[in-house]
Amino acid sequence: MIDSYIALGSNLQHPLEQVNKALRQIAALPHSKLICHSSWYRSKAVGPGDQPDYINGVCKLSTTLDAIDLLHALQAIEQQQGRERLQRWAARTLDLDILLYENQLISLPELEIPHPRMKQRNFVLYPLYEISPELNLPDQTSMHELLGHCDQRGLEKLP
Ligand code: ROI
Repeated sequence: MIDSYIALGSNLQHPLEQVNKALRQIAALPHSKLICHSSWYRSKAVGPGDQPDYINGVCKLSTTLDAIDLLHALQAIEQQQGRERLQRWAARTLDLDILLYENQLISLPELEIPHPRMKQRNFVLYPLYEISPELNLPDQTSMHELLGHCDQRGLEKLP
């Protein structure tokens, strides 16, 4: 089994319901077991333009799906929940990103792992730290180190 970490985010159409529903779908993926998930966090939209706040969180999945099959399974869940890919950085009903896939480095046209922007995103690092404080990225940077450089502004952990 491979341990993979997946980021969830939504800022449209009842975001909290969207991410909770997505988590149930992820838990039901074949050849996979949902190990744990973080709290949900309300976060100010990062990126250009004016968008509603996001609900973000991460989960840990143990799986025998290979990385591309996992990506396609997550894209199918995004589709079921009405994801439209209109524009890069646009508001969305659901975004599911593979952050890590064991400690593999994957660089394919449709998939880059570790997720190329995860180190800059507080809405990824804080929830990831919550569930796996002792995690190291494939380049050996520790979560402690990443959190040390990561501003918590705009991020609020929900009860
Ligand atoms: N901003 C926040 N806060 N959360 C996200 O999940 C998120 N996702 C994105 C962009 C548009 C970059 N901004 C985000 O894709």
